[in-house]
Amino acid sequence: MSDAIEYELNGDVAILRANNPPVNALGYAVRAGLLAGIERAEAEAKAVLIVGGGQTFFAGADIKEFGKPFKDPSLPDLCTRIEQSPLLVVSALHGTALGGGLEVALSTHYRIAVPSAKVGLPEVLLGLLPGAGGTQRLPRLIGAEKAIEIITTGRQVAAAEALDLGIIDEIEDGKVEDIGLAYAQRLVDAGKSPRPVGGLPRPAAIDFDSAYDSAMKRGRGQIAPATAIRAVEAASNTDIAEGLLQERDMFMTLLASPQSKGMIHAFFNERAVSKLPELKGVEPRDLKSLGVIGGGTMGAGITVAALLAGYDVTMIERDGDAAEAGAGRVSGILQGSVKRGKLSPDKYDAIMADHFRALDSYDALSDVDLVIEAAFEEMGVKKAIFAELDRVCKQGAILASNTSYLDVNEIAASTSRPSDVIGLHFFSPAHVMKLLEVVVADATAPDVVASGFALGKALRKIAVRSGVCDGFIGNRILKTYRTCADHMVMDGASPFDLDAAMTDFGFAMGPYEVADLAGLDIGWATRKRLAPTRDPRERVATYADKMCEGGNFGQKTGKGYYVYEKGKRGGTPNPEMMAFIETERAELGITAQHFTHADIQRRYMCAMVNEAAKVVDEGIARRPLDVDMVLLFGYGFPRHWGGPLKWADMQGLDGILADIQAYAKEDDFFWQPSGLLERLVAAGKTFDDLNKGETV
Ligand code: T1G
Repeated sequence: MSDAIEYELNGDVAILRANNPPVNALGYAVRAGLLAGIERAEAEAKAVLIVGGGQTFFAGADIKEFGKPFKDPSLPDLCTRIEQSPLLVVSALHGTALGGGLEVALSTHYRIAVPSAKVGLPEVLLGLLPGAGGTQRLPRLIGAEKAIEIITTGRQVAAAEALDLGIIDEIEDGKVEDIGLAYAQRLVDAGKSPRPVGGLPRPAAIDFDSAYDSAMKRGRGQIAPATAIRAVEAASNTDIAEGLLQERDMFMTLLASPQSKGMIHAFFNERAVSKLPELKGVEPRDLKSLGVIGGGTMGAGITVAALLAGYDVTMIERDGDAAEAGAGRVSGILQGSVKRGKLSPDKYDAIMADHFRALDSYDALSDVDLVIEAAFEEMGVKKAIFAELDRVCKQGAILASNTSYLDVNEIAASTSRPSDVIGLHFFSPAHVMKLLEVVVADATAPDVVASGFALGKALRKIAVRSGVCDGFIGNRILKTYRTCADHMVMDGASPFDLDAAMTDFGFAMGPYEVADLAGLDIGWATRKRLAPTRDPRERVATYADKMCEGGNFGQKTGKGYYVYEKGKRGGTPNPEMMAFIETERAELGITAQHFTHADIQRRYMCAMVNEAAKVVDEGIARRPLDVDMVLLFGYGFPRHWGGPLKWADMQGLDGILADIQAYAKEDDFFWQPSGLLERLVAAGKTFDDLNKGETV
């Protein structure tokens, strides 16, 4: 018996207890241990109880084993072996019985759970489908429609709902092993016999084709959810043995797909990105009370995120009216959570009464542990605020700026305590967006950096370390691929082609829909800010300036690249913008050329990858995975590609470099190949090699 599965005979029942922390992943040792346990039990017990030791039942197959040679027993075979055991096999669930974990439970004959348990088949979130019988056994238990809903969303189902659906048989409070053992003994005493789910009738057929089509539409290019529907269809059309074979084929096809590699890359790196080797053993400062400067959209969002995470927050505005308005925004957002049932009215009252205040005097910040400045994006304003914070805040307080672009070193140098200054760049809406760029200035102390990451974790953010440069990681790369889009528009593509091509690629919105949503005035202000220092060789599109000069800033004014009608979702292409574009082409003597969707996607992605490689090469981002997580969680990059640098690896870096070198023949100012990309290609290495610590 392997240590991964502990064996204990208790009366008539053989207990197989998983011991593979932290989540009892079904790696080889666990699978082998279960098989050996079943065989041993069949020689000496009347029933088997499968239960998880530690915090959870099996949370799925061991994802770390994917891509490595499979070792028998395979999970599908093990599940079939458990199901066909002559003994009564019971599973007792706690924590999260997910993926292969639920599939093991479905292969047992009876299932009991503690009230807090959750079950699910989240394989589609890894670009896969349940590959150990989940698509065959779950629909036999709960019907094809409900099974498809659970499998294609990958959502976790609470025990109560699982009982209602018939996924589990009983819920009982108590220690999971105790309730499991009692339940198994009760079934033995009642003379119950094995009850294989696989032996249940096939699920009734549904309209699988339209379910498939709408899954493809919803997937925006993701193939796993739709493929899973074909697997459930097999459960309806064939017997269990054939269904399991078809499921396996589809699983292996998805496992070999780039999408699955992209989503598994995202799974592990959204967890790894906030773990910095240099912060090992560095204790963060104690953070209980926060200050937020500014009650606008960003200030209010940051305040709400902090309040919901249990911090006390003091918001400071320039005067009483502005403070009241800021408080109104905070209350409005929280009331929205109450309406959606995400926050209880009592909790709302407690937060507003005991944990939040909005004032107009900096002196109120004399005792807070950390202040986040979220005021107007202008250096003079920032420096004035930090001078005030330097005057009133206690020694040891952390002074943070939510600036999106400005030089955090310059802000820090304007105080007497630059080592306590850091950038904490949130994304709008700050109480929703997962990304937090932790911008480390030259003088920032290690425990201040550690505190930034601790705050990120407490706010349930994906915190990514960034060095200081114009736009940090995300906005710097955004500026480049947005400029590339503008160049394609100047050369013949329409903004609407760009949006269509990039939504085909998997983005929820194209670059011009995003520009209209964010407000065209932001880009306009940036172009004006950079104009005095701009290199004359840089091609800059001015058609959007003309739209802005007319007071049209996108959605918020009803017109931008698109025209927006009140009460209608989305906009229709704005012919005025096309007129500005054609005028500009004529003025520049440009003959419009045709761009296919593939051309657009390739150039756009090459621009993104090239700038991202420079960001890594300069050490602004420590690892390529940092860039991938920034684009995934802050810029809507399609998760099924894993991020731009994972995508690049899967495309082949030599081809990307060759394309960039070809584009440079048209514009060698914009297309300057990254030195890192050239070195990786020369060494035959990938960005993933750099993630693993290799260098070039
Ligand atoms: N395999 C390997 N490692 C895993 C793992 C897994 N299935 N699940 C978690 N870990 C690691 C994780 O990387 C982290 O490591 C640590 O455990 C704690 O995780 C045939 C093929 C269970 C809800 O998709 O959703 O079964 O960072 O930080 O917040 O059909 O982990 O410490 O080094 O996330 O408490 C299907 C994936 C697999 C579930 C716990 N199962 N896991 O959340 O902790 S595919 C899943 C989760 C499959 C079969 C198919 C969550 C969690 P490290 P954590 P948590």
